[in-house]
Amino acid sequence: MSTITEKANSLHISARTQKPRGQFSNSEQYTLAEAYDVQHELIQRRIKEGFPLIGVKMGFTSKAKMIQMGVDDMIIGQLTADMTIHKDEAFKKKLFIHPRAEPEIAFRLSKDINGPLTVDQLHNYIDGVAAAIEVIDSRYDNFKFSLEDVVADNCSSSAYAVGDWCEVPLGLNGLDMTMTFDGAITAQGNSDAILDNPFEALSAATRLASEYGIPLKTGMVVLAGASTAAHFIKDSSSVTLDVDGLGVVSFNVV
Ligand code: OOG
Ligand code: MG
Repeated sequence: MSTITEKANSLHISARTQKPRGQFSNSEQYTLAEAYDVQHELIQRRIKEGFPLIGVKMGFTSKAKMIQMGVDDMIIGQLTADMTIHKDEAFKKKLFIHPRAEPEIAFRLSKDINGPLTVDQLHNYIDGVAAAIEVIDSRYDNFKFSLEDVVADNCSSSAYAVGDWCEVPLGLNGLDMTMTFDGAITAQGNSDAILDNPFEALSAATRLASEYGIPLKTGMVVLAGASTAAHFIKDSSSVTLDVDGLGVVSFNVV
């Protein structure tokens, strides 16, 4: 049985040394609330390293992701500044363990959010929507985990790239999302796969953030969750996502 602090230390070291570890749930039971406590401690370590919290990400908002990972509940993770792949910056694969890319949609908050909001209320709290690629990288061996394990591991958060911000449209339904590796189509999804409506994922983020004490501040990014299964970046040298009406986001892999 390890403590919350021991779990956070171990996961942080795994991330920073690219050495995966076994799942905690193979040898002990712990609660979802304790898993979020581990996640908070992990984030504190990144903040102490000089990387502030700059957003959150939803996980398992599509059936495709739940099936791929064998998990059936939504989760929320936290994004810190070191995770941002800036425009024209390459993704340095050697700093990751077994990274996988996901086609996503990002929102930008225009106001602080202090409690759960409905989809109708949300439009007053966002000023941008964009195509986004999330790179997830589990700190567990073989990308295998329980719901508690993945929450403790900050929901596999490791990097993300966001395209140019677009004005917020009234709806985000029926948008094709095409992810290519080195120009070849790797994943073909649709925004409807994200809780039938990506705004629902943002609403769920406001609920989970308030439940687990995660701040949602002006300017923060919220990733709505992948519309398809995730794909290993392996030896690919470029990853691109094109979302109908929102444009293209891409990065090179070195
Ligand atoms: C957990 C993260 C899931 C998504 O978009 O559904 C996620 C994982 O699959 O390792 O980011
Ligand atoms: Mg994701």
